[in-house]
Amino acid sequence: MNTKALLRPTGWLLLLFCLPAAAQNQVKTIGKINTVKISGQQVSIGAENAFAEITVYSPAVIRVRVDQHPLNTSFSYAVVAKPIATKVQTTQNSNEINIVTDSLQLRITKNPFSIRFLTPGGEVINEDETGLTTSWIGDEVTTYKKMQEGERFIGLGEKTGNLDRKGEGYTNWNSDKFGYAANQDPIYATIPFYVGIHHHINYGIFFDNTFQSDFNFGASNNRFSSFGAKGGEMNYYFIYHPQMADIIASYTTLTGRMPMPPLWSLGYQQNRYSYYPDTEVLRIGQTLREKKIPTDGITLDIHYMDAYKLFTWNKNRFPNPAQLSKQLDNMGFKLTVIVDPGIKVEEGYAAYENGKKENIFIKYSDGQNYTGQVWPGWCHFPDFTSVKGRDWWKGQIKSYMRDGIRGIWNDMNEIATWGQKMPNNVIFDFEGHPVTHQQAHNIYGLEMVRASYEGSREELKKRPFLLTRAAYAGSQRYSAIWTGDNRAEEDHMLLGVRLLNSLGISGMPFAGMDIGGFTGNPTVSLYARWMQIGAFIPYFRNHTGVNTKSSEPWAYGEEVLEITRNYVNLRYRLLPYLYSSMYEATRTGMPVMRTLALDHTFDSNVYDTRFQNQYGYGSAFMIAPLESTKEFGSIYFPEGKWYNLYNDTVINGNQEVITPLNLKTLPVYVKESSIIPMQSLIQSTAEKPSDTLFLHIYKGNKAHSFVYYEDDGESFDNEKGVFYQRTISYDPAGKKIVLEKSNGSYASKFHHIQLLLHGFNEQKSITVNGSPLSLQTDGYAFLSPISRFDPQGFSIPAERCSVRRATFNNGNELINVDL
Ligand code: NBV
Repeated sequence: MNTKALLRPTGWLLLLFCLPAAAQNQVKTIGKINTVKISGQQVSIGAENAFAEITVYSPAVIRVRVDQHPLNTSFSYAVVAKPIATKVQTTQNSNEINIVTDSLQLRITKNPFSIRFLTPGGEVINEDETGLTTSWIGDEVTTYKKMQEGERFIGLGEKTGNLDRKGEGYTNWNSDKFGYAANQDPIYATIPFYVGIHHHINYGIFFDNTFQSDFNFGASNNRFSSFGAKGGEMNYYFIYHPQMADIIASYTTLTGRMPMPPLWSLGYQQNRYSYYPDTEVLRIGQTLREKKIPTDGITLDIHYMDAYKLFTWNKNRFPNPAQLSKQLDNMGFKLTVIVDPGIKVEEGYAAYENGKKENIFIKYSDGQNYTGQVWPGWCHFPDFTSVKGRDWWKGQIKSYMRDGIRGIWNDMNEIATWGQKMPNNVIFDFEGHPVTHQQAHNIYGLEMVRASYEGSREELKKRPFLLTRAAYAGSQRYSAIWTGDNRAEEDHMLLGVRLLNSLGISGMPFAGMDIGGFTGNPTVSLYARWMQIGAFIPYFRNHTGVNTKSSEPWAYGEEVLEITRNYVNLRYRLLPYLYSSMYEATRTGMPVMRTLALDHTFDSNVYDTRFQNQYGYGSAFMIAPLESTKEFGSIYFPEGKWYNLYNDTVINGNQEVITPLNLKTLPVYVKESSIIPMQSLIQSTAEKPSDTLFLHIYKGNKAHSFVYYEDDGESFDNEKGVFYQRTISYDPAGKKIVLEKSNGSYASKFHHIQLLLHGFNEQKSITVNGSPLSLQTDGYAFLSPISRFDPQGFSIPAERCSVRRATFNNGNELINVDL
C-alpha cells in the first residue's frame, strides 16, 4: 500500500480496518524480549511490542529508554552529560540480562520485560511492578514501580503538598496560577526528578520527557508508584548512592549546575508591581538607605514599559533609564527589569516588525504566526527552541544591558496567555526537528532563560542575574527561580519554604518566593516572620501585587522595621557564608536550603507534618519556620548537638522540644562543630566590609570541614582560576582547627581573621602556627537589641558568655590552630 493511496478516502477506510482493534483503548505492554545486543556500556533490546536501550552513564547512573518504535538518536534540553567510561559487566542467560557496575546491579527479566535495580549486596532498590511494568495507552507511556514497604517520595521540584509525597499524584504542565491554593497542582515549573526512600535505601529517578507528565506515588492505589507522559519515549535515569547528597550530585551532573551568581543578587531585593516613575524608584532607594535596610537590588515590573510593549520604556515614567540605573548604581543598587515573552502585534512597533521580518515567531501548523493575548493585547511569541529565535531575543535583551540593567526577570513564560489554553497545533522548531506545543510547552521557559542569560552575559561580560517563573530540569544552568503569585497567608509562607526545599533537592538551589506574599496583605506579625525567614532564603526579594498595601520594611510600623533590619543585617553579615554555600552548590549541586531529609533521610520525624518545614541553611544552621501567630512551637532536633543562635544554649538532638516563640526572633539553631565565616555590616555589596573575617566555630564532637570561597563577585575570572578558596576544618579529637593553604590566584579582601569559639568555656588560650594567643571573653550578640522595644536585646552578657575570641593575620598560607 503506498502513502498516496492512503490519502484517498478509500485508503483511509482501508487503514481503519487495518488498525488493531481499539488500539487507543488498550494497554500495550513491552512483552517478551526477543533480541539482545550488548555493545560496551549499552544494551539494545528488541521485544514483542517495543524497543529498549539501557545505557550505563556512570557506576551509579543508568539510563533506560523504551519506545513502541525503534529508538531514534536522542535529544534533550535538560541533560548535558555524556556517559563516562565505566567498568560494566553485562551477562545474559535465557531468563535474564544482568548489568553490574561497582555501585549497582540491574537485572532485566526477559519474559516479560521487567526491570530490577539492586545494591551490590543484592537488596532491592527499585523494581518494576511485575505485570504492569512499562505500558502504553495510545501514545501515553507509563512505567509502574512496585511500591516498597514504607516507601516515601520527595522532590519533583516546585510541587505543593507535604515533604513526603506518598499517597499523592502530580502533573507537570507549566501553568500560570495566580494566587494558587496551597495544594494546587500543577503550578509553574516542571522538574521530573524525585527521590524514593525505603529500608535505609534511597535512589533518584529523573524522567526526561517534556510532554505533559504524571507522577503517582500511591495515589488512589496501593500497588505502585508510577511516572508517565502523554507522548514521547519512556526515558529515565536511575541513580543510586547510599547518601542523598550524592544522588543530587549525580542528578546535577546530568542536568548541570548553577553558575556562580553575581554577589549583589544575594543581597536584599526590593520589589513591587510596580514602582514608577523614576522619582518613586529613587525615593524607595533613598528611604532604604535612610532607614538603614541593607539592599542591593530594586526591580521594575511591567509598568516601566510603554503600554506593556517589550523592549520599550514609558518615556513619561522613565525618560532616561540609563541615567536612572547610573544614579541607583551610585547608591549601591542594581536594577532588574521584568520581561514577558509576548511581542505585541502592532504595525510600526520595532520588536514586532523586526521579529516578523526575521520570522522568529511560533506558528500554527499551516504556517501562520500564532497570536495569543497577554498584557499588551494580541501578541506573537518568539520561538526559543530555534537558534534563530534565541539569537533574535539575545539581540533585544542586550538593549537593557546598555541601559545599565543587571538583572532580567523572566515572567509569564509557561507560556501564559489569557484563556490559558494555547492550541496544541502550534509548532516549535525544536532545534530543526519541529514538534507540537504538546512537546515544547514545558521547556519554553527553560529556553527563554537560556536566551536571556546568553544575551545578557554576552553584552555585560559580567555575571548577569536571571530569574524565571517557568522552568524545566536544567534551568539552574541559567537562572534563579521564584515561586510565583503566592498569597499573604501563614500557610503559604510555610508552603513556600517547602517549595524551595523541594527545588533545592531537585537541582535548583538559587530560589526564592515573594516575601510578604503577592496577593492580599499580610498581618503585621506575618510580615515580620516572613522577612526573618527571607534572610535565610537564597534569593531574598520582597514583592507584592498591584492592588496590595505597600510592602517595604517600613510599611508595618517601627517595631517590624527594627526586626526586619536586624535580620537583613544578619543576612549581610553572613554573606561570606552564603557565598561559600552557593559555591558549594555550583560544585556539587548541594542546595543552600536543605530539607532535613537530606542529612537525616531515614529519621521518620523529619517527615512529620509538624516538622517537615524545618530546614538547613547551608551546612551550619537549622531554621524552624513557624507561623507568626504561635506562642509556642514544637521543634524537632535531629541527632547531634544544637546551639541556640541567640544565646548559645545547647540542645541535645533526637528530641522534640516545645519552644516559646516571640516575634523578635526566628528560631535558628547551629549544628555542633559548625564553621561559619561572617563579615562586618555593610549597606550593600558595593560597600567593602572591614578587613576582618569573623570565623565562628561551635564546639562539638564531630569532625567537620567547610570550603571557604571568595572571588570578585561579578566577573567570569573565577572560571579562569581567579578565586580564593580554602578548606577550613575542625577536628575535635585532635583539638585542632586547620585553615589549609588557599587555592586560586585571588587575594582575600580579609587581612585578619577573628576566631570566635562558641562553647569553649574552659579554653583560655590557643596557639596559632605555634605561637600562643590568649583568648578574649566579652559579651556577644548575633542580633542587635531592638532598641526601643527590647533594650536588653539578645546579647549574652560577658559573665555568661561562652564566646572566646582571638585575632590573627590572614593570607594564603596554612594556618594551624591548636586548641
Ligand atoms: O508583571 C506583573 C506580575 C508580577 O508582578 C508577578 O510577580 C508575576 O508572577 N505578573 C506575574 C503578571 C500578572 C500577575 C497578576
